[in-house]
Amino acid sequence: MKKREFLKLSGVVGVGFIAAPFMACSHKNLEEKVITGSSEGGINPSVKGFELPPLGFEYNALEPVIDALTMEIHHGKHHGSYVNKLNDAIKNNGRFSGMAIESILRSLKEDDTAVRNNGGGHYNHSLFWKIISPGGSNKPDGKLAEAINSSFGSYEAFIAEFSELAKSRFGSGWAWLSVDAAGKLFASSTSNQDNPLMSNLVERRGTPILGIDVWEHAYYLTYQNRRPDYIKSFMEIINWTEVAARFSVTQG
Ligand code: MN3
Repeated sequence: MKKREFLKLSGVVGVGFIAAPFMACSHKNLEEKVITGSSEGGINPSVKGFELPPLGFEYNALEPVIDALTMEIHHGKHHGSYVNKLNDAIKNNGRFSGMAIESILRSLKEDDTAVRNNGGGHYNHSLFWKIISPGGSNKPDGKLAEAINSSFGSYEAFIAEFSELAKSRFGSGWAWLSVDAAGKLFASSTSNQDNPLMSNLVERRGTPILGIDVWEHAYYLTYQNRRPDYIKSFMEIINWTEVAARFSVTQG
């Protein structure tokens, strides 16, 4: 699949966005409405900030793996709140004006707390809704399967490593499958709403193509304290077609 088709299909914010921001910004299907223009250090009020992307399926579509109420609160309230707070934070910091979310995350510094938490929250959840799918998971194949075998030994070994990272993340955070600067896959985990795009803030840097949210709000209503059960079930709803499309974009 070509980059342009991929972006059109999934309405995503992949690395293509960085490589060709003008193409991406002008595309009306993109979920990220980039804030452009500023006056007196603020945001042009006629230009929209970032928006909550639609879920793309019904709240109950992922049952029994993720229950409808969890999805409703997670998407509408949690993600919605990250978007609102991100827009507020950007209004207060002209440095980020007109930037795509990936560029914002790559440029973050230690003391950009509000943009780090809410920009990370917006990006991470926008990715998350895309890489889970009703009707369950297929398995990776083609180039992505080859890359997984090359980096982890096998699909099973990848699942084991990814699951362990998700289980052992203390407190709130995410586990990731990402592509590094050399185009190779690696797994990592980050705390809170950090992610591997935050070059100045995380140990392992890259472009995430799959992530699991292990904040309690993602699973508590169904699984309570049983995070390992949630992680195991999550593997059944990964949209590997979407993950493969994102991987493909990173391979030039
Ligand atoms: Mn969450």
